[in-house]
Amino acid sequence: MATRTHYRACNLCEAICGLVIEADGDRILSIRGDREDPLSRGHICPKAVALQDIQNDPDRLKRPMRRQGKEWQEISWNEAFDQTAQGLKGVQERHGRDSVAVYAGNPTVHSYGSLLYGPAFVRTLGTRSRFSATSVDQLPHQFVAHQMFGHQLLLPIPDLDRTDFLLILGANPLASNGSLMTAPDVKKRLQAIRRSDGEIVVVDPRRTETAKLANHHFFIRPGADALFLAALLHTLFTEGLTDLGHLEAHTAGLDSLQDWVSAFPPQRVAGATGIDAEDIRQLAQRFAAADSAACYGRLGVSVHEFGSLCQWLITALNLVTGNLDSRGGAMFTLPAVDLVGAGRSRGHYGRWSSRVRDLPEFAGELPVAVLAEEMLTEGPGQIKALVTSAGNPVLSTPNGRQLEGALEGLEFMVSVDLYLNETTRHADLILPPTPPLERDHYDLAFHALSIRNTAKYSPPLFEPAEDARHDWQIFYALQQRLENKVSPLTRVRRHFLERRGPSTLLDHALRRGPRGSGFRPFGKGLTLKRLKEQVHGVDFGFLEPCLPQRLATKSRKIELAPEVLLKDRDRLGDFLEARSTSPQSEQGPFLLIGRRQVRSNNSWMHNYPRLMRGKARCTLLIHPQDAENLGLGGGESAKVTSRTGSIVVPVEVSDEVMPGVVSLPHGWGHSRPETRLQVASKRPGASLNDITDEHRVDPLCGNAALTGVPVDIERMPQAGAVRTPLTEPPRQQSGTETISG
Ligand SMILES: Nc1nc2c(c(=O)[nH]1)N[C@H]1C(S)=C(S)[C@@H](COP(=O)(O)OP(=O)(O)OC[C@H]3O[C@@H](n4cnc5c(=O)[nH]c(N)nc54)[C@H](O)[C@@H]3O)O[C@H]1N2
Ligand SMILES: Nc1nc2c(c(=O)[nH]1)N[C@H]1C(S)=C(S)[C@@H](COP(=O)(O)OP(=O)(O)OC[C@H]3O[C@@H](n4cnc5c(=O)[nH]c(N)nc54)[C@H](O)[C@@H]3O)O[C@H]1N2
Ligand code: SF4
Ligand SMILES: [Mo]
Repeated sequence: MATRTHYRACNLCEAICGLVIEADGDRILSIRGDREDPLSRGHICPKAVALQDIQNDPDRLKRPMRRQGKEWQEISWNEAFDQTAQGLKGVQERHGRDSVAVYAGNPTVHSYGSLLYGPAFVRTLGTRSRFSATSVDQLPHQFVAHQMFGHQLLLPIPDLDRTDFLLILGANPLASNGSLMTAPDVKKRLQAIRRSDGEIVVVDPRRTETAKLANHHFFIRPGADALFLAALLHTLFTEGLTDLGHLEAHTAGLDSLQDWVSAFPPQRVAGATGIDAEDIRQLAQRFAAADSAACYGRLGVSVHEFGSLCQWLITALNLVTGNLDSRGGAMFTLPAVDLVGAGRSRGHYGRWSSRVRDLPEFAGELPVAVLAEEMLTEGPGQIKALVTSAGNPVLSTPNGRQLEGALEGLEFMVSVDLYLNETTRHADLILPPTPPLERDHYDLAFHALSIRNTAKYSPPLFEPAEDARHDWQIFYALQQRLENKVSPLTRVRRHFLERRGPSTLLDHALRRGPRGSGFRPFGKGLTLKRLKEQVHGVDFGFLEPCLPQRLATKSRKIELAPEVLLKDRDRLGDFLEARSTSPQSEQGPFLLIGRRQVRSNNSWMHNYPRLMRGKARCTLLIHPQDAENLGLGGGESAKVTSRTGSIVVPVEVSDEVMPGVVSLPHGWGHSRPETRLQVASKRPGASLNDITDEHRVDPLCGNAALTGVPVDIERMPQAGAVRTPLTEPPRQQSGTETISG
């Protein structure tokens, strides 16, 4: 067969790099970066090549499977759909609608078929027990956008290519390739800021790859960012450095914000943050003086006890210095499929709350930190069945050991997933969808979170394997089996739209979108057909100012001082008090933080040999002084213990982390039995989330506080015996007394 050249976007992370793939029949000859992609300009990372490893992995599931005890048996799709529908219906009949829970994991947002068809399936279930990876990730961003701008997806994105001053908190784009900031080739873009005499400042408890590229790096004690941000704002107000620019007349609550931050002058927070008062003042002055500036805070200030306050204060900092919605500042996208326009959910908050711990819903979801207790606590509304899709919550949500135990007690569980892994091994049925190269792709989510407005459509490279199903087909089939009645209107819509698959829906959305042709026969503008002709993607240019027009608040103003956030001041004050009166002791407790590595992708890409070469990566970074105090040497093993349990991991001594802080990557822990991950299970590592704590949350929105976990560290006897990290059960029963099972 002749060699083919195929263009697509990589869907593995948020950078959506353009790829050029040469293939011969069903064999891939090469995967390279597409230099003509207007966004990624040729950049790729080592994971791009793993697309073919996913395709060819002998462990990847291709047929539905049913579990009988410890054995798995392949069954037909029809049997699988019937049995799934039966299982879910049965549980709902016995225990009510909310007894079936749904968890959608991260790759959901990287698959437009899932995004377009998953919600209808979930609506058909009619359950309020809805969970996703959002609440171990970006929930505070959405919550704050909803509070301030009236829409959960009006998210400010740093105008990276035009900024003069970039202040980064709790993000390491050099390893993560950027998040809520689709910016492929971020390294070159950051270098360009420096070359044009711009300034980059990184605030992070670890001197990260990104920090090494910055002009300045400040170590901050984990969890103290809201204090630091409040002190920056304090300086701006007291020194008269605020100027809201074009948004002055469209902002409400400036005085309340000023009053709020008055409690946190730099000299008061210096001890708790670990950053000098004078440094804080100077940083505020330089930020205000820059021609343009953007403050950007990501996971490290989001999976955080004060995640909501952090995202609020970051946006406030951008706004009061005239940098919100302004060139070189933090701006809003206008993608070809607009997620913010008419008909999309703006989000809602606190309409109901979780049964056991009373944490609020946001946009119809409950925080995943309550998932296990909702399964374990008896009473009306108890969760008895679970559907997971594209998620591995046993490794990715806090206190994974507790969740694992809870899954064992379920009456029914089904997983839509490519693998038999740490989570899906608990399912009764696994429904595996097609892998990325067998389906088409359009990035609904990440075009909307990008530093440039672009659009790109990727056709499938390969025909789906025989008898394979796409994610959307799985959801569609299940939805139809679960439905009782279908309205005539739905029947018509289905006939013309839904049953044809996501590309028909995409064409409609593009036509209706801000750059679309509409439905006129000779309309100019975008259609799917025209987009397909542009194999490298279409460039619509830099982000553009769009406020106040796009504001969705009732007042039509930016709400700079939302009540729920103002009310959280006392909690921050108490934290400041506690930090100021009990400074870090030399023996701990240490504060545990996470770490991303280029060749990992959360929990699921450790089964590809070429990404696993080299030395073991699941290591605990510890400062040389702390290591010495504990008598720990590099390569030795340490036992790390939190409220929820212990893990044993090899140690790497490094002054990259600040004293009192230790760092461990998440997504490892592949030594669980009865998975089908031949490569990953040979070098399993330990799961960070065995020792994160489901009780540590940001109470405003319920996001898990995965960073800054207090832990004790103990040297393990050096018998050379502890080669592979092992995990131990909790030293005490976690949770409340109501927990059974
Ligand atoms: N290679 C790779 N890329 C990925 C992923 C992956 O697993 N691997 N995951 C993808 C996903 S799902 C996401 S959401 C993004 C995340 O992308 P990023 O937000 O860039 O994530 P991290 O690299 O975890 O960066 C978080 C940083 O916060 C720091 N930190 C921890 N605690 C604190 C604190 O209290 N204060 C401050 N100021 N900093 C703190 C950590 O040291 C770390 O450097 O990455 C995506 N890209
Ligand atoms: N301690 C700690 N915990 C964290 C984080 C951290 O920094 N520290 N990061 C958090 C973040 S940002 C995130 S986003 C979450 C991620 O949490 P999850 O989404 O729960 O976990 P993943 O590891 O991304 O698991 C993805 C699953 O999807 C499957 N999969 C891959 N592609 C597809 C597909 O196309 N279709 C289907 N149906 N399945 C697919 C994989 O086999 C895997 O089982 O983890 C969070 N957990
Ligand atoms: S940076 Fe992300 S999108 Fe780009 S090649 Fe790597 S995994 Fe794919
Ligand atoms: Mo994430």
